[in-house]
Order: sequence, then structure tokens, then C-alpha cells
Amino acid sequence: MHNIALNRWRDGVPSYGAWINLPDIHVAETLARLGTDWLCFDLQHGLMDYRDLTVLLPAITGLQVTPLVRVAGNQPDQIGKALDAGVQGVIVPMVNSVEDAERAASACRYPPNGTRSVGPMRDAMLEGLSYLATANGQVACIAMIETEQGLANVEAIAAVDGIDALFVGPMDLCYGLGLAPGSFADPIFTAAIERIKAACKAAGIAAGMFGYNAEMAASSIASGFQFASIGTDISFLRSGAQQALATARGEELGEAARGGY
Ligand code: 3PY
Ligand code: MG
Repeated sequence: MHNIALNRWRDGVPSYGAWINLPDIHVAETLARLGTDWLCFDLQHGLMDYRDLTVLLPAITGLQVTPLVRVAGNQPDQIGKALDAGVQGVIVPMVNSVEDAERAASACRYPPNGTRSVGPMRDAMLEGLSYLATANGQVACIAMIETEQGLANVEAIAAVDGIDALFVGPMDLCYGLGLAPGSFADPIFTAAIERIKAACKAAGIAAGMFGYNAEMAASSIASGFQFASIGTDISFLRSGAQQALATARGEELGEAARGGY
């Protein structure tokens, strides 16, 4: 197994990904063929469930894109099952402590590095048992920092063995810091972001940002993040349709057309 996105991070090369909330095979295939480095299927907030994942993943197998899943929570059984379905990394929401980070990292690795149970359904179908030899080094475990407690413990979380990257959930982090959602220019928020990036740098792991649009992704990478999402399938659909309607009517495009969920 070769994880394109993880190896980009390890080589210090920025990578861009798209977020998939819709349980639609055509959407997944279309986005996978556009050249993003990774796609994240969202089982936390997206409109899909595990069964959908098993249908969507085969549509992008063999393409030059790393499939990731955001699991609904930090549950070892859910993490193992997502990896068995053929994703190459998990994004774990609301990682608040060293214990949370250790739990997530352990669920991603086979013994002796962790406690993942053996049953690599699609992984073994694609790669045979050689998957077992490479998985520990190639599966990405990505911890989301998006609460006040997570930020308070960020240096220790980043240092946990088996955590490959931290990923900022900016909207939840605003709430966690007592800010209105979307206060991304507030000095309290920007200081938190600097602290998260510094923690990643000190631990030698990658820092990622959930970008709500292309501008947010670009500015995140320019400011030192290694990876960022450029938007979600629904936001691409909405903004494309808004743009088309505005152009057809000869109107200016409003602020609302810039990303979102
Ligand atoms: C956040 O902004 O908190 C996210 O997790 C994005 O989905
Ligand atoms: Mg969040």
C-alpha cells in the first residue's frame, strides 16, 4: 500500500483534498478524477453511512487519489471497519487529550504498534496479505483539533506516537474558543492556529486545515499548513449553480456563493 497524501506530507509537499458529503457514486468519481491529492468521505456530518462507503470506494479505486474517512467518533471498531473498507486514513473528530489520541492511533495499527483487529476486507482483496506488512506505516491517523481542551493539550497530542497529522476543524474551534462561528480573522483564533502549526512542527507531523473554500485552502497552505480541503461536493454544486444563474441573469455574485457546507 502506498498512501499518496501521507507521503506528500512526509516529503513536505502541500496537498489539497475535497470533502464528500453526498452518498453518490458519480460525485465521488467526478471529484476523484479532477486531480485532488485526497478525498475525505464524511461519516460524521455527511449524508452517508458505512454501506454507502462500500459502494463509493470501489468507484475511485486505482485512481491517483488517497481515500480518507472522517469517522463519526473516536470508536476503535468504527475506525477499523473504515480501514477494512479500503480507506488509507482516518480523520478523527474532537481529539481532546493524549488518551483520545492514543485511542485513535492504536485503532489504526496492527500489533505490536496498536490494537487493530485483522480483517482487511477490501484491502486484502486489492493487495493480498502483503497489506498487513505495509499498513502500519502507510495508514494515516489524523486527529482533529477543534475544542478548547484539544488546543490546551495540542503539543502533547501532536507528540503521540502514531499520530501522523493534526487537522483543524475551524468552525468547532471558534465555538470552543468562545467566538462566533466564522471568526477566522479574530486574534484569538489566529493565535490558536499558530499554536497548532507550531505543535505539528515540533512533533514532525503534518498540519491540515478544513478549508471552507479555495481561498481559505490557499491561504492556509501559504501560511504553513501542509494540507487543506478546498470545499465540499455540496458547496461546489451550490457555488457553480449560483455562478451560472448570476451570469445568465447578468448579476453580480454575492458573498454567499463562497463555499460553506
Ligand atoms: C469544523 O469546522 O469544525 C469541521 O469539523 C468541519 O466540518
Ligand atoms: Mg468539527
